[in-house]
Amino acid sequence: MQYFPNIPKIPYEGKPSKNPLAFHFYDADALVCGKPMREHLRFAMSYWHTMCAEGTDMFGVGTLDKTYRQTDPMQSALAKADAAFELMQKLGIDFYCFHDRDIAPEGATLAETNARLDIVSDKLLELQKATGIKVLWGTANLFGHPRYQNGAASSCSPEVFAFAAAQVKKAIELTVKLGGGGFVFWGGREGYETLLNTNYALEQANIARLFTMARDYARSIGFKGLFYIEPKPKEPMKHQYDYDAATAISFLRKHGLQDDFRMNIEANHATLAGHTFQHELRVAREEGFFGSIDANIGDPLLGWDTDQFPTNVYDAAMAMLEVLSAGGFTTGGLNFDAKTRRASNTFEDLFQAYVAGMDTFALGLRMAAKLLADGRLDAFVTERYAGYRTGIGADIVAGKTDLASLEAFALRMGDVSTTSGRQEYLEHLINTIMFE
Ligand code: XUL
Ligand code: CO
Repeated sequence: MQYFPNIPKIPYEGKPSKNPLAFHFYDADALVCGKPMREHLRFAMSYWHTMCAEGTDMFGVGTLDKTYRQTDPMQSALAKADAAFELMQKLGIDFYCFHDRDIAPEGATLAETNARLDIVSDKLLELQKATGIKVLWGTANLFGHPRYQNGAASSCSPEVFAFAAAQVKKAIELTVKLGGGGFVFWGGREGYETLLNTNYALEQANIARLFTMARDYARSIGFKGLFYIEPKPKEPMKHQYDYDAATAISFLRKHGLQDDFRMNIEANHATLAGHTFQHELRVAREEGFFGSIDANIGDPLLGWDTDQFPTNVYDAAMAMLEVLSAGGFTTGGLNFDAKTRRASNTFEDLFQAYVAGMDTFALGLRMAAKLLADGRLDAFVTERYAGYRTGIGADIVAGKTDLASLEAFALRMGDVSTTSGRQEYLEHLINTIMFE
């Protein structure tokens, strides 16, 4: 049985095509820098937005039914799994990402919930074997249920902490069972609404305790993948502890977690933190924490996480420049943590959104490869810092100077010469390369 009988397998038709449900730029097996596009991009489907989210917002109910013709929640979860694999196969998507609660509904007790997860994950494993589709990463939803109103690891209640730990244990087991390459922690409600009722130090230390227990347990059951922190500065909490990449990296180093954890950078979270997507990727890359990406885009006029499908080619090009400069993904990939707008209320819209997002990143990849091959951008930066390769600059870098020797140099030097940053030249340059 098909869930989307009117949607064919999405073909690659190239630039001249006028078919909206075809790839114009994403040619999965075409080589870019000697590697097939599908291996560069490692596209993943987000189970929650794609298979579960029905378009509810705080003013209205859902606009697209995602019960998959079933009334019983478990039957619906099993049908959803079939529908997910049909969708991924039709789009040519090789990976998916999931929260525990996306794949199976919570039961009356933890034991019942876990038994439900076993049933659905058996089915997912079968579907994976039949199709070759894999898990990019798994995670635990530690924010949806009312018990997590004060956070999970950062909750004021040790009982909630214990429940969260149990949920993480099971979600790691599911990720290992399904062969997932990563496990994500997004600090859903790990933050605060007001400092008036918050023990900041204990909450932070408890988050580190949960991460450490998760790492140790996962390694003990054979998990070989990476953990990812997904920074976000706010929403749902007024302040979230994993504010941005720099904050999360410093937290990981403080708690000795730097060997097992990397960043999962989400575009719309970056912009909420007052950074560009590229900035967050650059920080992660230069600090040795580049891992995975949640691909989406926000609306510059709105101050919340709109999770729109990415269609901005400049952003995608700059992001892919960072990915290529990092040497590409290893266990990570591009997860579309994105949802269609509430009024885009058909499954055709959903397919269209994925085609748009995948084509945008395919263009971004092609453009980033052109920028690197051209070399003028890199050459400009190298030249800009040339002073640090000889003379006093080389001495500074080599640690051979101190304030007194630099003062002596400055006194001898006379006037200081400066150079232009040539930003407008560079902005024009990248346009001439990308759109030639
Ligand atoms: C929320 C968000 C999450 C994480 C996984 O803003 O991005 O969906 O990606 O928990
Ligand atoms: Co995300």
